[in-house]
Amino acid sequence: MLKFLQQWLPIDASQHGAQVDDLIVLTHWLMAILFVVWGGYFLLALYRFNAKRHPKADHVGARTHISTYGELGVAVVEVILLAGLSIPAWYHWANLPPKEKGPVDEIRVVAEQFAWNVHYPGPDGVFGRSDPKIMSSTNPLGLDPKDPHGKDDIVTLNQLHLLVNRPAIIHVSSKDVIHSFKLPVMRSEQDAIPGMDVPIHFTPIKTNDNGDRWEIACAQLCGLGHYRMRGQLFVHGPDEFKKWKASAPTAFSTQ
Ligand SMILES: [Cu+2]
Repeated sequence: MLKFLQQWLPIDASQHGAQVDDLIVLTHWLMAILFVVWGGYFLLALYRFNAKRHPKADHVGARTHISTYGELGVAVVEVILLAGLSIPAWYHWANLPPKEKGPVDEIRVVAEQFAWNVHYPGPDGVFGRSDPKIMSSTNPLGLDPKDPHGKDDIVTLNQLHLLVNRPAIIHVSSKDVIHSFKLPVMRSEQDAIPGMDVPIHFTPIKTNDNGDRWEIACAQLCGLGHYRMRGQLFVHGPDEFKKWKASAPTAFSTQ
């Protein structure tokens, strides 16, 4: 019964996704119950208290406390949803996975009208220096060609490749206006704000090496081309990931 609503959600390929789905599903059930009960009460009031039956207004009003108990019951359920589900999920979301505990993928996603630039630090694990002054169509991230850390960096457009079962930290930022980086199958979303670097994290637990299309969407109306600001998320198994890494373009390979 609880899972009934889940059929309309996109597939969940992340470790924390079940928590988000539980919250969505339970909130919808609560709203559905309230809709039926309040709607029923509205119809009852129309019938029971119409002007024909009560030509004179009663200034005393309700004499029972049923509505007070009803309101209290709704408040208790809402507190359970907030304290039992939302706050623990938020607590986990607000803490980045510690790197000492094992390998973590750290990636930058820089939004622009109307595309996603994805920046990997490469084998040395250090992002090359970037400078807005040298941004161009061939160097959309403004990577400094003189910085040795940047030489091995991987830069892709609208394609995010991740390894399954490894936590990913994504630093979300923007070059122009506010966008929103949304991965529906990862149950993750973060506004991309110019001048800010906001790290989010999640762990993919399913791959789409079978060819399924997983979307990166822009979830903020960001201009005329907003509708086509889409990318693709690839979660690979270890072999496929190695294959992709070997063939991935480095920042300056095309120059
Ligand atoms: Cu956008």
